[in-house]
Amino acid sequence: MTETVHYDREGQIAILTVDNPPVNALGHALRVELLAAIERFEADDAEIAVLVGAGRLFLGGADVSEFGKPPKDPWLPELIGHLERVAKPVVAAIHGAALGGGLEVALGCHYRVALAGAKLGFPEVSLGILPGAGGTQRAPRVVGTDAALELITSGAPVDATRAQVMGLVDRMVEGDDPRLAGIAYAGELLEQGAVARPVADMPAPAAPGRDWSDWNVELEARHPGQIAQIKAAEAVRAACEMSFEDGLAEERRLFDLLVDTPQREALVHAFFLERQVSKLPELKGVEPRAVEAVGVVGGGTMGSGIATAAVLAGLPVTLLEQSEEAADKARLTIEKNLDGAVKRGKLTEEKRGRIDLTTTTDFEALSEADVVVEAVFESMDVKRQVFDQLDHVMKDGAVLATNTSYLDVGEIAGGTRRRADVIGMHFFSPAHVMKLLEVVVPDTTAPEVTATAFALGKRMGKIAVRAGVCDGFIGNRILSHYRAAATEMVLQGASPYRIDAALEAFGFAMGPYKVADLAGLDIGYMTRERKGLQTGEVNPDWDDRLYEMGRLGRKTGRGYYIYDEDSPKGRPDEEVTRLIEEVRAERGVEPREFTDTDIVERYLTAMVNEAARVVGEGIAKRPLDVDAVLLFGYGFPRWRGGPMTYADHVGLATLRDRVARYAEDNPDFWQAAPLLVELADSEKQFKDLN
Ligand code: 3H9
Repeated sequence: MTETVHYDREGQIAILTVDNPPVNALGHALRVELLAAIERFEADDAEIAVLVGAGRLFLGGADVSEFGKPPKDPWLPELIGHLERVAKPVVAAIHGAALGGGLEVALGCHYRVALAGAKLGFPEVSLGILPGAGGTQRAPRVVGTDAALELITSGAPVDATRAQVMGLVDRMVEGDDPRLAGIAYAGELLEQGAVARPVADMPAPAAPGRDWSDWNVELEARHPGQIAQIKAAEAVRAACEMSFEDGLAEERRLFDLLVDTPQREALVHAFFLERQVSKLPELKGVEPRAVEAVGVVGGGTMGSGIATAAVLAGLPVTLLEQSEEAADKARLTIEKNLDGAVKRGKLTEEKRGRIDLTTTTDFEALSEADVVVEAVFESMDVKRQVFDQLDHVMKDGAVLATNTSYLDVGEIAGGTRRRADVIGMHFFSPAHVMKLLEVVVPDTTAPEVTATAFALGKRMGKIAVRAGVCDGFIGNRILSHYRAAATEMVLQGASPYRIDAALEAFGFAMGPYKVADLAGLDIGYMTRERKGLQTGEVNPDWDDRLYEMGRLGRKTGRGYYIYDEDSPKGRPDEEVTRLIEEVRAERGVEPREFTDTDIVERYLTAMVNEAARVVGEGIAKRPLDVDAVLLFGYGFPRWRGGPMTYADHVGLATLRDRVARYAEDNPDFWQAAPLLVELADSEKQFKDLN
C-alpha cells in the first residue's frame, strides 16, 4: 500500500504531509494513516506540528464515493475530535483548496495559515449534505454565525484574503510553498510559546443578526425544493443553542438524514457525471490534435457566442462573415459579451486587453486555424456550401466542425473530401455561458478528431457529451418530444401558464413556454416547417398562429407571455388563452382539468421515454450522457440528477405503465420505448447501463 501521510521533522517541528492524489480526499486509508501520524506526533518530542497537503491542494474533503456505504473507523468527526485534543499545537498550512471535510480538518487544527489564492469553503450542500465533521459547530465559533451560515448554506468558497478578513485563517501569506509557510508560522508560534487552542473550547456563538425564520425563508427562495441548505442552517442553529457535544450530535443526526435522501444521491451522481461524460472507451489512448487557433464561420448570436467562448479560453480566433458590416456587428457582439464576462468576474481587465480576435470576409483567412466551427443559417444547402469552401482552404489536419442543432452531420461531411475530419460541435445559446456541448460524431469521423473536440470543449469550460447522428441529436430530439407532450396537454385543457408553473415547482429553471419566449417563437416555427409534422405529433397550430401574429416572444414583447415594464419576466395574456380555447373548440375538444402532478408526470414520462429511445438506438452511449445533456443544457434541476436518475427513482415499471395509460388518449404518440419496457420487465434500472 502506498503511504498517504508522510511524517518528518524540521527541528522541533513535525511535518505531516498528506499525499493522496489527485485531491487528497479523506478516504478510509488516509484517515487511518492520518490518525497514526497524529498519534506519532503526540508520542514524539516535537513541540508543534504542521499539517500540509502534497500536490495542488490541501485537502479536497471527504471521499464522495464513500457516501451511502457503511462507514469505516476512524470516522472523520472522531479523527478531527482527536486532532483537536492533541495537547501540543497543530498548524494547518493551506494551499490550493481546503474544501468540506478538508476545511473541517483545518478547523480541528489550532492555527491556520493560507497561501494567497487558496480557496476555502463548504461545498457539501451542493452534494445534498452538510458539513458533517464538526464544520457546522466549529465554523460559527470561529467566524461568527452570520458568516458561517453564508459559507455553509451557499456552498461557495472564499479566497484566502477574504478568509483572513473573516478570521477563518489566522494569516495569509504570499508564496507557493505551503510547507515553508507552515514551518515559518510554526516557528513563530513556538517562539511566542503558543499552546493548543481547540475551537471546541470557544464559547457558543451568538444568534445570527437576522431571525432564524428569515434565514429559512431566504434559503427556501434561493434553493427551492432543496433540503440540504435548510438542514445545514438547522445544524448551525444547534451550535448557538446547544453545548459543543450536543451540537455535534445534532449535526450528525441531520447529516445522516441527508445522506439517505434521493437529493444527495442525485447530486453526487451529478458531481461524478460531470467528470464521467468525457471518459469514453473509444477515446482511450487517443491523442487529440493540437489546437492553437480557432476559426468561426458566421457571426450571428451563436457564432459570436462560440467565438467569445474561444477567446475566453485564451485562443486566437478568426471569425468570418459575409460582409464587412456583418463582421463589425459580430465584433461588437463579442466585445459586449466580453464586457459582461469582466463584469461577472470571469475575465480580468488585463486578459481582456490581450484577447486575440480577427474578423474577416475572406475564407483564406481561416486556412491556418486548427479547428473551424461553422455557425451559419440552419440549412443543409447553405452548410454544404460553407463546407465546400472550407474543404478548399483549410490546412491538412484541421478539424471542421458544424454547430448544427438538427442536421445530419454525416451528410455535411459527405460533401467534403475529408470526411474523417468533420464533426458536430453543438453549442447552446448563449454559447459563452451555457455549459453544455454536444459532440456529434458520424461514423466517418476519426477518433482523434472526436478527442480534439472534447479537448477543445474542456478548454472552453464546457461539459462535452458525445452524441450520435439523428434529428436533434440527444437534447433537441428529447426536447421536441416532451414539448409535444406539453402541446398535447394544452390541447386537452391545461393552460401553458399552469404547465410552466408546475414544472418550475418541480425544479426546472423555466417552464417550456417561458423558454420558448426566450428562444423566440420563430425558432420553433422554422423547426416545424423544416420537419413537417410527424406522425403522432400533435399539431401545435396555436404556436404557428402566435408566430403569424408577430408574437415572437421576449424580443417582440409578446409571445406566450406579455413582457413590459410592469412584468419584465412576463405575465399571462388573455389573448393567448382565447386563441387556445378557439383551437380546442375547432377540434371539438372538451377541455379537462390537469393537476400539477398530472402535468409533471406526463411531461417527464415523455422525456424519459424518448431518452430511452435515444439510449436504445445508441445516439447516447449511456444514460448518464442523457442526464448530463438535460442538466447542463435544458435546465433540469441538478438536485434531481437528470431524467434517467429521476426515472430510476420513480421506477421504470411505473413509467412503462404510465405510457400505456396515456396511450389510451393518443396511441400514436405514446408508445413505450423498447429499452424502457425491457428494463422495466427485467426489473433493472437505467443506472445499470452506466
Ligand atoms: C465532505 O467533505 C463531507 C464532510 O463534511 C463530512 C464527512 C463525514 N471525493 O474535479 P477534478 C476526484 S463532502 C472523491 O477533475 P480539479 C474527481 O472525481 C466533500 N473524489 O479536479 C476526479 O476523479 P477522476 C466536499 C474526488 O483540479 C479527480 O478527483 N468536497 C473528490 O478540477 C480530480 O477532480 C468537495 O465537494 C472527492 N471529494 O478540482 C470537493 N474531489 O480523475 C469536490 C475530486 O477519476 N471536488 N475527486 O475523474 C472539487 O470540487 C474538485 O475536485 C477540486 C479539484 C476543486 C478539489
